[in-house]
Amino acid sequence: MTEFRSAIVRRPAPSVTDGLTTAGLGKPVYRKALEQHQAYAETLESLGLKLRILDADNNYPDSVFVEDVALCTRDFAVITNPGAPSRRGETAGIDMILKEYFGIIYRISAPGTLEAGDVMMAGNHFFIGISERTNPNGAEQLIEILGRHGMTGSAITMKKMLHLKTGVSYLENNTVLVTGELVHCSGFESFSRIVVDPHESYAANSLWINGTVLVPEGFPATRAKIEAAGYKTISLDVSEFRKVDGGLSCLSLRF
Ligand code: CIR
Repeated sequence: MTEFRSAIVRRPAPSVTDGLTTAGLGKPVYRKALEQHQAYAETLESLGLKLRILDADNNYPDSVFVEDVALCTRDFAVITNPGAPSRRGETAGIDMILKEYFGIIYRISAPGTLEAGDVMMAGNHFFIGISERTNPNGAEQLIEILGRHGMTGSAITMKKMLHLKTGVSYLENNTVLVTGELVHCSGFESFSRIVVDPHESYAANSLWINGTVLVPEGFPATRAKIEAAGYKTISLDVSEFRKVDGGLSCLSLRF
């Protein structure tokens, strides 16, 4: 089973209020976003992760969603090429940070695009969502890199969701938490599935950390289902990040 030892987060910048969004929930309140981020960081630490906190970058409203700019695996890291033009510059400087943790670092390059919110690690296999942010060429580049290290990847074409992990989370133990268009996805047939009700679909982005599942606050039916499957849970309020289409996984890199 996976064991995470470290995590990297980036503090939200005041410009988070201008983050890309489709949510229609209004603008984040910066002070609340900072508080929620602090609670998130403390929770990761309480679960045993050694935390690296990067300074806020006001030039990039979405830079708090650090998950998207890199994929961290057991053996190497991959710096992505975000599909959202306003997010491309977020990768600058990430290689210097990742070099402190990884001996091997790859890059996804144009014409390929990839955001790691579209990548779900399940052991040695990586599911890659083809979305508005990640294109087939980006997925092919990642699959080729994985193959060099004895790992595999497969692409899943998405129609409605922002990122693959908007709609599915791997909870280890051969189990996925899944909603919407991904419930009947053939790629997940061999997994036990915990299906998230459509009215709680936001909670499909929950986060397994070393046996505990972080669940967004306000989705009791999903939390109960996860607990019924035998997991400990912690609920965290991430309302301000939801307003800019982000969730629990988007806020960190874990490895
Ligand atoms: C974006 O649209 O790129 C951000 N507002 C939200 C990114 C969420 N990240 C993720 O799902 N991994």
